Amino acid sequence: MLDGKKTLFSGMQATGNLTLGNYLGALKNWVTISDEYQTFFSVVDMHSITVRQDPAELRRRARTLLTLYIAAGLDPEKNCIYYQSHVSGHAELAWILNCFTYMGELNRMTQFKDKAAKHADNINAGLFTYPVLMAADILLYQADVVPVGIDQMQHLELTRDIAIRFNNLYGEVFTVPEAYIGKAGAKIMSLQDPAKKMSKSDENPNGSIYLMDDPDTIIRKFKRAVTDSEACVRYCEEQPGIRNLIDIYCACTGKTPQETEKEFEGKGYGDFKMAVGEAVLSVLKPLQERFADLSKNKDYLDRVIKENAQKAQYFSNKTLRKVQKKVGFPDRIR
Ligand code: ATP
Ligand code: LTN
Repeated sequence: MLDGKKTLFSGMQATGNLTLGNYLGALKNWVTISDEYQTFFSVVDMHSITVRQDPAELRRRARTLLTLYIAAGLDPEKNCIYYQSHVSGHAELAWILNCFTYMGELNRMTQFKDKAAKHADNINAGLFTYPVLMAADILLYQADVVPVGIDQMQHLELTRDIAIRFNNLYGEVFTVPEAYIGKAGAKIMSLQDPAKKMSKSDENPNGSIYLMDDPDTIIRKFKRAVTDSEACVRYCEEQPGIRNLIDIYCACTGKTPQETEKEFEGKGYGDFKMAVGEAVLSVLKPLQERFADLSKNKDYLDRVIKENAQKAQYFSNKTLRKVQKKVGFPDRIR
C-alpha cells in the first residue's frame, strides 16, 4: 500500500506492432482503473529478447510502446511508465525467484509450448524462465492487482504460487497479486480465424487490426473478416466470427451483446461489419492523433523515461533488499 492506495502493475512486450487485442484486452483497462491505484506500467523489453530481435528495431518499438501508453491516456506524472531494462531489480529478483520455481511448473506453461513450437531453432533458457521474470516484475512492486488479458492467467497463477511459497518459507515478504480481467475484450480473436487469438506476431496481417492502421485499412480488414452463412447477428458459440465482432463492437462502444443483437436485428453482415469498423475508428483515431503529437516532443518523452525509471528503481529496491536479506545475502557495507 503506497499513499493509501493499492498497487497495480502491468506490462507489455515491445515485440511487433500493438493490435486491437492488446488495446481492448489490456491497455484500455489500464486507463480505466489506473486512478484508483498506485501504478507501474512497464515496457517489458527484457522479455522481448526471449525471441531474436533486431536491436535498432527493438529500441524503436520500445519507444513507440511507451509513447502509446501515454497516448492511450496514462498520465506519466501519475503513472510510473518505464522500461524494464532500466531497472536492475527485475533481473536480480528474477534470479532469486528462479531458485524457487520448479522445472515441472514451467514445463506446463502453454505460452512456452506455443512459442517453443514457433521458434524451434531458438528454444533458449530465457524463453523457458520467461514467467519467472514476469513474476519478478509483479512481486518487485508488491502489486495487489495485475490487469491482463485472459491468455496471461496461467502466468499469474504461477506468480501467486511463487509468492505464497516464498512467504511460507520467509514470512510475509510478497503481496500475493490478483488478476484483473476486463469485462469486454478480454480475448479478441483473429479476424481471419476466430479460433485463434489476435496476436501481434501473426503472419497474416489481415487477421489483426494494428493500432497504427489507417482508416481505409481498418475498414477493409473488417469487410474481409471471416463470418458464417447464418446471416444473423447473434452472440453464440456457433458463430465465433460474429461473436468476436460483437465483442469488439461492445468493447469500443460500451454496449452489451444483447443491445448489439437488437440494434442489428434484420440487418446484413455488411452493415454490421461497417458499424464495427466505424466503432473501432472512433477509438483509434484520437489515439493515433495523440501519439503523433507526443512523438514530436522528444525532450518531454526523454524526461518521462528518466524520471520514471528512477522512481521505479526506488520502489523496487525496497522489495529487493528485503528479499536479499531473507535469503541470506550479506549486508551491504555503507
Ligand atoms: P505476441 O503475439 O508477441 O505473443 P501478444 O499480442 O500476445 O504478443 P503480449 O505482449 O503478449 O501480446 O500481451 C500484452 C497484453 O495484451 C497482455 O495483457 C495480453 O493478455 C493482452 N492481449 C494480447 N492479445 C490479446 C487479445 N487477442 N485479446 C485480449 N487481450 C490480449
Ligand atoms: N507476459 C506478458 C507481459 C508481461 C506482463 C508482466 C504482464 C511481462 N511482465 C507483468 C503483466 C505483468 C504478456 O502479456 N505476454
